[in-house]
Amino acid sequence: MLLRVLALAAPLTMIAGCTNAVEVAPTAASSVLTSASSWTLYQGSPSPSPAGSWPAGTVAAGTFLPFRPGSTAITYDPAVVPPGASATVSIAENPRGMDVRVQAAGLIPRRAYGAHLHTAPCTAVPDDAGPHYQHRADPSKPSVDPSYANPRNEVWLDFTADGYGTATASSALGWTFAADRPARSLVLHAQATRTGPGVAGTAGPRVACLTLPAR
Ligand SMILES: [Cu+2]
Repeated sequence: MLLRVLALAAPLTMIAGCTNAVEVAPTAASSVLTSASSWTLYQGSPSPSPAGSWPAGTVAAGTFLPFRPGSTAITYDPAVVPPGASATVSIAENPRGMDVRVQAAGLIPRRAYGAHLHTAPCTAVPDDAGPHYQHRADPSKPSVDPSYANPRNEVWLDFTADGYGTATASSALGWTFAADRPARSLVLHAQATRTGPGVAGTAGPRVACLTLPAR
């Protein structure tokens, strides 16, 4: 499984539809390969971290299905995220900050999706996942100011599914989550994320949600 993850992770992935594209530098990719043992896949609920922080490679993995009580991976729009589609989120802290990665499958081939980490867990109501996680919190809400709503201050993981409906995206960030307010969900949106003043960070309707574990 680990080898397959690394094989998927190997291509440098540029976030689609975003002028402030985040690209994993070759050095980051090679450091992932050299620290391969720190990347661990969890299926279902990850183990709690005794250290009170994300373990290396902490993952939420889920299969998107229509909401039912106890759901951790929900599709809100089955035409955009078909039931049975899946996503995995990996968060690997490093001396510079963290690398966040998403892998997805079962999506609409060649379709663009917006994707971000949000502040609250998923529920039956898409907006319950809250706003985007921000390292520096925008005093204005909703945050559509590009100086706050950008892929260096938020975790943007936009992707375009390939011909098989699979995708990988990653973001290298120079910070980690605040101890008392970790990101709690991956939200997939119907459109690529916009970057202009007044619309920065918006990406259309929320079409699916994967709850991330609390620390
Ligand atoms: Cu979002």
